[in-house]
Amino acid sequence: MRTRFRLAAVGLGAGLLALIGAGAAVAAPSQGDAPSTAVTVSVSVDDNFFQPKKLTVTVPQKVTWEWDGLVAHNVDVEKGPQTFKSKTQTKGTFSRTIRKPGKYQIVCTLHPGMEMTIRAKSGRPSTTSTAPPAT
Ligand SMILES: [Cu+2]
Repeated sequence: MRTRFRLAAVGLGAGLLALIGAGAAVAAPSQGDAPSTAVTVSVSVDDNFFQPKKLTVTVPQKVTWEWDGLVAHNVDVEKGPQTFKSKTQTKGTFSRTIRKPGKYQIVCTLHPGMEMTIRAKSGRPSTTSTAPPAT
Protein backbone atom coordinates (compact mmCIF):
# COMPACT_ATOMS: atom_id res chain seq x y z
CA MET A 1 0.00 0.00 0.00
CA ARG A 2 2.65 2.42 1.09
CA THR A 3 4.74 1.58 -1.93
CA ARG A 4 1.91 1.93 -4.40
CA PHE A 5 1.08 5.38 -3.12
CA ARG A 6 4.68 6.48 -3.35
CA LEU A 7 4.99 5.24 -6.91
CA ALA A 8 1.86 7.13 -7.87
CA ALA A 9 3.27 10.29 -6.35
CA VAL A 10 6.54 9.88 -8.23
CA GLY A 11 4.64 9.36 -11.46
CA LEU A 12 2.66 12.51 -10.94
CA GLY A 13 5.80 14.47 -10.19
CA ALA A 14 7.47 13.12 -13.30
CA GLY A 15 4.55 14.22 -15.41
CA LEU A 16 4.63 17.72 -14.03
CA LEU A 17 8.37 18.03 -14.45
CA ALA A 18 8.13 16.72 -17.99
CA LEU A 19 5.66 19.49 -18.76
CA ILE A 20 7.93 22.09 -17.22
CA GLY A 21 10.93 20.64 -19.03
CA ALA A 22 9.14 20.76 -22.38
CA GLY A 23 8.34 24.42 -21.86
CA ALA A 24 11.90 25.26 -20.96
CA ALA A 25 13.22 23.42 -24.01
CA VAL A 26 11.06 25.53 -26.29
CA ALA A 27 12.16 28.74 -24.60
CA ALA A 28 15.86 27.98 -24.65
CA PRO A 29 16.96 25.36 -27.16
CA SER A 30 20.50 24.66 -26.10
CA GLN A 31 22.49 21.98 -27.83
CA GLY A 32 25.15 20.25 -25.83
CA ASP A 33 23.86 21.06 -22.40
CA ALA A 34 23.28 18.08 -20.17
CA PRO A 35 19.58 17.43 -20.07
CA SER A 36 17.93 17.52 -16.69
CA THR A 37 17.86 14.18 -14.96
CA ALA A 38 16.13 15.46 -11.89
CA VAL A 39 13.26 13.05 -12.30
CA THR A 40 13.98 9.74 -10.65
CA VAL A 41 12.12 6.56 -11.38
CA SER A 42 11.68 4.28 -8.38
CA VAL A 43 11.52 0.52 -8.32
CA SER A 44 10.51 -1.39 -5.22
CA VAL A 45 12.64 -4.39 -4.24
CA ASP A 46 10.31 -6.66 -2.30
CA ASP A 47 10.05 -10.33 -1.24
CA ASN A 48 10.63 -11.72 -3.89
CA PHE A 49 9.77 -9.45 -6.75
CA PHE A 50 10.48 -6.11 -8.33
CA GLN A 51 7.68 -3.63 -8.65
CA PRO A 52 7.12 -2.58 -11.38
CA LYS A 53 8.30 -5.61 -13.29
CA LYS A 54 8.51 -3.71 -16.56
CA LEU A 55 9.69 -0.20 -17.01
CA THR A 56 10.13 2.02 -20.03
CA VAL A 57 12.37 5.05 -19.72
CA THR A 58 13.96 7.64 -21.97
CA VAL A 59 17.70 8.01 -21.54
CA PRO A 60 19.32 9.43 -19.60
CA GLN A 61 17.17 8.31 -16.71
CA LYS A 62 18.12 7.82 -13.11
CA VAL A 63 16.53 4.76 -11.56
CA THR A 64 16.46 4.14 -7.84
CA TRP A 65 15.75 0.71 -6.38
CA GLU A 66 14.28 0.81 -2.90
CA TRP A 67 14.45 -2.20 -0.62
CA ASP A 68 11.00 -2.72 0.87
CA GLY A 69 11.18 -6.40 1.80
CA LEU A 70 12.51 -8.17 4.84
CA VAL A 71 15.05 -10.53 3.29
CA ALA A 72 18.22 -9.76 1.37
CA HIS A 73 18.13 -9.01 -2.36
CA ASN A 74 20.33 -7.52 -5.00
CA VAL A 75 19.97 -5.82 -8.37
CA ASP A 76 22.04 -7.32 -11.17
CA VAL A 77 21.90 -6.53 -14.88
CA GLU A 78 22.13 -9.95 -16.45
CA LYS A 79 21.97 -8.67 -19.98
CA GLY A 80 21.96 -5.11 -21.26
CA PRO A 81 23.85 -2.27 -22.97
CA GLN A 82 25.18 -1.26 -19.55
CA THR A 83 25.78 -3.63 -16.70
CA PHE A 84 25.81 -2.88 -13.03
CA LYS A 85 25.20 -4.71 -9.82
CA SER A 86 24.20 -3.66 -6.37
CA LYS A 87 25.38 -5.16 -3.13
CA THR A 88 23.21 -7.75 -1.48
CA GLN A 89 21.30 -5.83 1.13
CA THR A 90 18.11 -5.89 3.18
CA LYS A 91 17.35 -2.19 3.19
CA GLY A 92 18.37 1.06 1.64
CA THR A 93 18.54 2.12 -1.97
CA PHE A 94 20.65 1.67 -5.10
CA SER A 95 20.68 4.15 -7.95
CA ARG A 96 22.04 4.08 -11.46
CA THR A 97 21.55 6.34 -14.44
CA ILE A 98 20.53 4.48 -17.57
CA ARG A 99 22.43 6.16 -20.40
CA LYS A 100 22.38 3.62 -23.18
CA PRO A 101 19.20 2.74 -25.03
CA GLY A 102 18.22 -0.88 -25.23
CA LYS A 103 16.75 -3.66 -23.19
CA TYR A 104 17.98 -4.43 -19.70
CA GLN A 105 17.25 -7.75 -18.09
CA ILE A 106 17.65 -7.34 -14.38
CA VAL A 107 17.56 -10.07 -11.78
CA CYS A 108 18.10 -10.70 -8.12
CA THR A 109 20.76 -13.40 -8.19
CA LEU A 110 19.48 -14.87 -4.94
CA HIS A 111 15.95 -15.61 -6.10
CA PRO A 112 15.28 -17.38 -9.39
CA GLY A 113 12.36 -15.72 -11.11
CA MET A 114 12.87 -12.41 -9.35
CA GLU A 115 13.45 -10.33 -12.42
CA MET A 116 12.47 -7.19 -14.22
CA THR A 117 12.97 -5.50 -17.57
CA ILE A 118 13.85 -1.93 -18.40
CA ARG A 119 13.35 -0.74 -21.93
CA ALA A 120 15.42 2.38 -22.48
CA LYS A 121 14.54 4.55 -25.44
CA SER A 122 16.78 7.19 -26.91
CA GLY A 123 15.17 10.57 -26.63
CA ARG A 124 17.09 13.78 -26.70
CA PRO A 125 20.26 13.86 -28.77
CA SER A 126 23.14 12.24 -26.98
CA THR A 127 25.68 14.60 -25.47
CA THR A 128 28.41 12.01 -25.72
CA SER A 129 28.47 11.87 -29.51
CA THR A 130 30.88 13.96 -31.51
CA ALA A 131 28.33 14.83 -34.18
CA PRO A 132 28.27 18.53 -35.01
CA PRO A 133 25.19 20.44 -33.94
CA ALA A 134 22.41 20.55 -36.50
CA THR A 135 22.16 23.79 -38.42
CU1 LIG B 1 15.85 -11.40 -4.16
